[in-house]
Amino acid sequence: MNYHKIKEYLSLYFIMGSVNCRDHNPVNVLKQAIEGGITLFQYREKGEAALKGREKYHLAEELQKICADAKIPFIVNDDVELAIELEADGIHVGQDDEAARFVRGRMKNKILGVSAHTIDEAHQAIYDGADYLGIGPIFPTSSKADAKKAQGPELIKHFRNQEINIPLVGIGGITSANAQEVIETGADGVSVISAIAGAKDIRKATEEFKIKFRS
Ligand code: TZP
Ligand code: ICP
Ligand code: MG
Repeated sequence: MNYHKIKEYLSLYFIMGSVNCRDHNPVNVLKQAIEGGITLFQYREKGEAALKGREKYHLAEELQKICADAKIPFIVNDDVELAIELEADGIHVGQDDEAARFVRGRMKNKILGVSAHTIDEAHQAIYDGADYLGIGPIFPTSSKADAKKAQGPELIKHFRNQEINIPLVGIGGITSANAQEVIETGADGVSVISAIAGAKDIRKATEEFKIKFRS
């Protein structure tokens, strides 16, 4: 996909699975986040309490349908089989998942996102055919059990200074209060789990980000 279109989608990239929704229903969380203005969605069904098998598939199908109705691309985290089975719009893989070059080979015309922590990883991901990079954690996060140390928005600046010009998003501990800082250092958007999925008022929490982006 062309960089211009990807950058538009990355603006407010919401990531969520049932584990992140606490007492809310994931279907309602996604609907409210869409009403609030998210631009891309990733289904990340992960962790000890995560749904598995048919349950994982069923929720994916439901969320995919909501995204399709709203014309928001639906990205699957890690699970290449699921992404292919659902004909998802894209897949996001980390450094410990199936290698990006194989994923690209299996999902030729889909959006491919790769998590990168170093310039070398970024170069490899670009070579392998990534459409965008996820860079983080920028700030401390409690949503990822095996997260590396937070690097601050300087991490984004570092990538841009090293001429990593591919679309990229910051991720990790991003809130409406610090999102602008992440964009100002060179990210095309922010990826958010808890600041939206964990909010009391999902729609309002999402709108807070949009307000910051406009100012
Ligand atoms: N990868 C790096 S940090 C992170 C992932 C999946 C979790 C981000 O979640 P939150 O709640 O927005 O900090
Ligand atoms: N970045 C993005 C965009 N998604 C992820 N799941 C991740 C990093 C770990
Ligand atoms: Mg992963």
